[in-house]
Amino acid sequence: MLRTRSGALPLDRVVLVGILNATPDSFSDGGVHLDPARAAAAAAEMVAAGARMLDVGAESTRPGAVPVPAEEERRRLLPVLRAVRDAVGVPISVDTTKADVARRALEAGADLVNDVSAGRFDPGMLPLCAASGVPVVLMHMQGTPATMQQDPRYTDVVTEVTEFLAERAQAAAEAGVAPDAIVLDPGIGFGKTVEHNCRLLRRLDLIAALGYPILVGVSRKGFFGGLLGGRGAEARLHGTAAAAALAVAGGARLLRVHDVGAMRDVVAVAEAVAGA
Ligand code: HH2
Repeated sequence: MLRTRSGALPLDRVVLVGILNATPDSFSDGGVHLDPARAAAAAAEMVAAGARMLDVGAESTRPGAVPVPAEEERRRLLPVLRAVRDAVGVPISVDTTKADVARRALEAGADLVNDVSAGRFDPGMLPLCAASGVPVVLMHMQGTPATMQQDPRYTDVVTEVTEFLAERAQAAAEAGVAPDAIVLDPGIGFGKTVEHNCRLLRRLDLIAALGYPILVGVSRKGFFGGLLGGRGAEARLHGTAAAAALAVAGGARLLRVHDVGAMRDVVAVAEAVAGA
């Protein structure tokens, strides 16, 4: 169970987290949700389709993306976040690595922080989450978005990611974040080859064994392109479905997705089989 200001999120069933990027350049929905009214309508549709949480971000972290200054991130994010907050009642996470942006987002109605740097890029992030009493998603990434896909290397990707996440959970706890407010994420596609992503999905059980809820984001990601002959983001739905089902089988409790309606079916079947 994750406790948020917009209510509790029981994790006995997998939580579908709908993605809303208030960015001009996200790899799959860039430009679509920059407009607050359109973002609010998309948010309501995702909730109607089965999303029990939404993730709103304003800085693309796709491979090669350059960082966005905090002021620009706030300028894109806050109007969209306020409109989405007015449109839906489900918990909303803010996808940012900057404490100042997170603080403003929490004031504007966000309920959780989703930090793809796991609190490493801004020393103020974990203390902010602790002081605000909000849950935080801590994700693994090798390098930074600008360079992470140039030559990712691991001796043993599963062990290294698991040890990293254990260390970051400890750092969050030391900063004062409640243990039941910590969510871990292997960071599919963040400084990883196709093989690294597959290994992590295959052995998600080892990360889940750390005892924290696991969030997985595979939706439309580049490694499906790699596995499916260079397929573009718009043609990765079935690849996403396969990986989402296997993530559920491996113990993922939250799935960050663009295609909520389709993934609702995938999750319903995957959960039934995994629990049989
Ligand atoms: N993936 C993306 C962004 N944020 N957060 C978590 N916790 N886990 C993920 O796997 C994850 C994430 C990248 O996807 P997207 O938001 O669709 O694209 P972009 O970064 O280009 O905005």
